[in-house]
Amino acid sequence: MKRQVSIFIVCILILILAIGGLGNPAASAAEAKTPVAINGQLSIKGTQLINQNGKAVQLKGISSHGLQWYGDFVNKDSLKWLRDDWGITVFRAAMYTADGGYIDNPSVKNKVREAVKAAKELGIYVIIDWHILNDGNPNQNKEKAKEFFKEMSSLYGSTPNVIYEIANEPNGDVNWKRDIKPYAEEVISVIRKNDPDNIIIVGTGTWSQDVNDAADDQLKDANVMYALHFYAGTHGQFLRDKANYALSKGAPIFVTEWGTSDASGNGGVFLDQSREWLNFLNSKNISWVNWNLSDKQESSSALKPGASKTGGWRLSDLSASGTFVRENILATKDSTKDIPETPTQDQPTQKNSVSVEYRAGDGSVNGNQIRPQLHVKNNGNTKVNLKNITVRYWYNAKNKRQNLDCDYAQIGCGNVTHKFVTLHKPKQGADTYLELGFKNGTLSPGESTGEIQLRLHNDDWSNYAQGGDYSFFQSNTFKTTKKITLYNHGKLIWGTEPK
Ligand code: IDC
Repeated sequence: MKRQVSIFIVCILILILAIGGLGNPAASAAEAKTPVAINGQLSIKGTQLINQNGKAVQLKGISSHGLQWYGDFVNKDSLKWLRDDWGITVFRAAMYTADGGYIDNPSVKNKVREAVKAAKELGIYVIIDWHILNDGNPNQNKEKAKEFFKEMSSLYGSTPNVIYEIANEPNGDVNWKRDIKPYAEEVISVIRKNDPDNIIIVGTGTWSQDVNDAADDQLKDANVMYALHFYAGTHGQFLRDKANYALSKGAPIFVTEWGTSDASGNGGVFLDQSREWLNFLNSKNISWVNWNLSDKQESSSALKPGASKTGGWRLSDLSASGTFVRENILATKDSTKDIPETPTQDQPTQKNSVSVEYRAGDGSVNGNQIRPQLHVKNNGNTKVNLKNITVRYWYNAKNKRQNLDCDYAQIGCGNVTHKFVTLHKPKQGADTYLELGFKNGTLSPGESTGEIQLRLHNDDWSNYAQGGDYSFFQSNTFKTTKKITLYNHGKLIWGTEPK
């Protein structure tokens, strides 16, 4: 009997330990890294898409081809691969209405539901695209659209992953004021009954190029954005000018579709022109989605004919377009930034006008603490507002929960804020960065913060291996370094981020 009791007690103890293990902070920190875990509920501030913490966010990803034709490429495995190997944060499910799509075959919406389910499980955003095209006037199937979005919003009204795109590309004899805006008002009011806050994207005239018309006569809803579409071989500066005009009028833009090809979906690819476009979009923090994920023999397709439908693609399975798009999504993976403020509020801080000096607080490379000591210095000729400046120290935390102590700061440890950011895809010498910010204070020309002495340690006090860390080097005197990076309003102004 005694023996049975003690076995019972041992079992209970094992159970308690196992449950404790599930709640282990390091484990949950490792899981909490999906794009949606980081950004949560999206909304609009000014023209900028922002995340749950008020930071500007630029989503990047790829669109399906027509789900009625290439729906097989849309499944949890392919989306997981796109998230992990391409770094996508958003996927678009393009549900054609005409051409054998939803109007003829409503069951195609099951693919949309599969895509949303997968996106929820994977923690990425998903755009539900009512893909009008040959049916150029959205009013043609307005009642069907209302019925469809009523159902979608009742299913996903409290799912932050979901974005609704209610009319892919109005075209032909349609006009914003007369046709598109009234359609949008009706569909938005249907969605808002079930879903008060997810982003709704509205297509614009001339295959979603007339963002200027929408900007002149905007919808009232606070979380609406306007679709801008371009094909690099066909559309150039004139369309970027329209985008600039719309932004200047306060209209938020989302590029829910663009191609490296010409407007037919074929021809090219036009990579120089694509680069020019992406530079523009990145400079404005505009989210984008590339056309398209399929293996169709067509230059805008990301995959070569015959590629697997469930991810696992080698680089040799990608088309020229797919290769380019993947690289450009990966290149700017860490897409959360401090929101740019209106330019009149602050003096711009020029590149290289603020720099950082560093020394290692002790000589040990494999100890249980990292001890960066910093000076941030204004080398420019205008005053710098410290609250706009952030500092990133790049290193390897190996998925362990991190702690920071500020030992001393001439400007006051209480004035120094911090957070740890785990990179979704590790860079060379860094899977994490420590970001410092400042609550207030200014630096006059020539002035420095003075010393900021920091100590980092793992939650379990295990040792680091600093030798491989991007920002670390041994020095007991202060030296200028470009491997600790500085930002003004989230924009890089000093140093080089790891690759
Ligand atoms: C194209 C596809 C092509 C398909 C055609 C059907 O690439 O394989 O035969 O649709 O009409 C758009 C549309 C998008 C088009 C794409 C390229 O939103 O559906 O896909 N495009 O023509 N707008 C501008 C270009």
